[in-house]
Amino acid sequence: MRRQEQPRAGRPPTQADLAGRAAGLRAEVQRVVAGIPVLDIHTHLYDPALGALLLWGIDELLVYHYLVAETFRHGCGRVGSEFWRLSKTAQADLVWRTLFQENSPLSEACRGVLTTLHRLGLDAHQRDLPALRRWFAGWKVEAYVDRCLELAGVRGVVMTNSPFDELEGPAWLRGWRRDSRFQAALRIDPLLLNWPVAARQLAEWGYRVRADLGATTRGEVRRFLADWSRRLQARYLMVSLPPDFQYPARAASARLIEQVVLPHCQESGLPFALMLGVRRAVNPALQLAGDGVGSSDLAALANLCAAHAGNKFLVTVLARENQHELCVLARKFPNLHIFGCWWFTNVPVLVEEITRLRVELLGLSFTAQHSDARVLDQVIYKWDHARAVVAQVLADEYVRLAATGWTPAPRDIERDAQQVFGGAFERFCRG
Ligand code: RAT
Ligand code: ZN
Repeated sequence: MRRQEQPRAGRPPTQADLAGRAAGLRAEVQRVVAGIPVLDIHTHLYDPALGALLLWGIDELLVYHYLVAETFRHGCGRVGSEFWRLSKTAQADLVWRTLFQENSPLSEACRGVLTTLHRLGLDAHQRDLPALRRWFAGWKVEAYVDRCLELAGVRGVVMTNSPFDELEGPAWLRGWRRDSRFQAALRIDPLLLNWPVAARQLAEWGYRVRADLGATTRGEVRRFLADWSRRLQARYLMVSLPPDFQYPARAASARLIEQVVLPHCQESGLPFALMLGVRRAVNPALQLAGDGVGSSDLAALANLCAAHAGNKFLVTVLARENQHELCVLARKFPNLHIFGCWWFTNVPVLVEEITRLRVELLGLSFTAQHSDARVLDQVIYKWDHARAVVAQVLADEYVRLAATGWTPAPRDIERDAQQVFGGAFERFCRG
């Protein structure tokens, strides 16, 4: 019998061929990634119709809690609790002086401010904070939203929306004409992490709940979730959990997730997003800047994914130590979609490591980054910096592929980049 014909390899490429191909590929990946419109799947931004809730401008950029934490490192006595008594302008002055004038602004959060100003066409090197303030004062918010999203190449952002928030909750009840670029996510930390207080709140709002989590209460909490998912047109429900979260467990959080949240999510087809590993208020004096990190027991996540195959889980973990195990879990559970390099992992050295790990273990079935922006202008730097690192990782991986003779076409690169910048998330939500 004749041996079957094999596709023939051509002349083996020379070193010069490979180097030329690699340079071409790298340039192509840079070009494609720079132009991909991003869906930013987790932010703390708000629809501009929500007025003062949407933060923007130089002072907000400077008092970002990532920078406040860094400022507190310089002379506790001088900063300390006095900081919180200062006006926002005075806080911004102090951050500017401490981190940008008295020290070189090398941290990721500091560089972020400078990238943002630079991309806006401003010369921060003049160190003229009053002039920067005057420039920002000249903008109307609507036009500025357009400008920031355009510069960042962001086609849509997902907000973090809490019915429990004193300002936001009533606004949703009143309603407004939505800006379709600002999609909603129903955030339920108060419900899951402080059930006794949440129960009183729900009762005040007319839901027939009692602290005991009996059948009527469970039904009523589910009604609450259904009401708010509908009102918000939520893309998903979300919670951030501490490192010691366990599932299954007798704790109210685990029972509510199992008996209320997941049945609601399954019925409505919405994913449940878990952000794992935050230790709240490690240093309460720092307020929002005082949270820390701990390694999570991801057996809890494995148990959730295994016991609720009909549910979809969107997950990011805060601890570097958890990143590898999370990727391995995603290989086991198709109902698990991993996303983003969150908070303390959103530094180039870790974004590179984590993205490489994900590509090498999962291919492209994940979402590379979310901005977590709290201030509108931050989307500019968060995406600028993320694109640079993701492009570098993709380019390296394609170059290695090309050495086997498998050279991706520009449309392959485009399809791949779309996936990790929002496409894979959308497919996961639809699926
Ligand atoms: O990254 C942050 O800004 C944190 O303060 C948290 O908001 C975190 O992203 C969260 O959503 O819990
Ligand atoms: Zn967040």
